[in-house]
Amino acid sequence: MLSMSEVESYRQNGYVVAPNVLDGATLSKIRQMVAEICDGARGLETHSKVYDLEPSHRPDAPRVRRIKVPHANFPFFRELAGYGPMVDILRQLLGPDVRLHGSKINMKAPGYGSPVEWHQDWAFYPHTNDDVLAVGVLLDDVDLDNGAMLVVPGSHQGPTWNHHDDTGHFCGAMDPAQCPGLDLAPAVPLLGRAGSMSFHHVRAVHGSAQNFSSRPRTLLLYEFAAADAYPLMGVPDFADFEARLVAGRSGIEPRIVPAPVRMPLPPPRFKGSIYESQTAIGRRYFEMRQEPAVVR
Ligand SMILES: O=C(O)CCC(=O)C(=O)O
Repeated sequence: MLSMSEVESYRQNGYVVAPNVLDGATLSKIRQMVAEICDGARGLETHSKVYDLEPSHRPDAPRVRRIKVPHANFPFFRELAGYGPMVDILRQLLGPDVRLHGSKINMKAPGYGSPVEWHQDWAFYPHTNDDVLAVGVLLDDVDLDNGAMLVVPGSHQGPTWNHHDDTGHFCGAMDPAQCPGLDLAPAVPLLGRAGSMSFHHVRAVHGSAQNFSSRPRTLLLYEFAAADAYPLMGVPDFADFEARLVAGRSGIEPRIVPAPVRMPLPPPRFKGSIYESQTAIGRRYFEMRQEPAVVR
């Protein structure tokens, strides 16, 4: 559980890191699952329903950038979304009724793991209220060099910035040069030992650099919402929506709290993942070095 001052800090700054939430056996099991899933990318020519691949991926030298929606593709990760100590913290931050919205595993392998440009998750999935957050389950130790997620404190109380490209399509990335008043200098890296969890508010401005270190940075991300926050883009499968409740009760009366919203429409020109959609941004903030694939 978080202390009262940690909860208060989350409300003020839009993020908090809780150390050592995962027990050792669960951490080992998740790592094993991730390794097994990544093995399945050998032989793949291109992205799939499960895998988003690094630009330097080759079928004989697989490089996975992201495992997509693990909770939907692997029952293990659906069950893990109900991990008791994590849900206890979610109830402190979101209230008694909590629903899983989405999930992903961002790999950031040593030496080439791709950056994620500055963005707000809210730009991707606005809801009827903003009691929505993402949990970063640290599967490796995260330090200043291996591509820590950076969050701008207090930015969750500011504007919803433009995440559209020059053609007017949603691209899931902000151009900080076009965000008057946004100061990235105070951005805080969310650091911790493997097994820790970060919690960042859905409107918090965040991003992360390429992993130039020799150490991996594997991050399992779960997105959660108060159960009375309904996605403004709709609920395509109500039975699935109901089944994603991880605490408390569900209902069909959304709580509506005004917050600045820009719809993620028209859809991105490059689809499949944030890495793909962000390629449409004219100017990259984070340096991206292309490393040739290594045959193993
Ligand atoms: O992996 C990261 O560092 C950033 C992840 C993120 O913000 C995202 O995938 O939406």
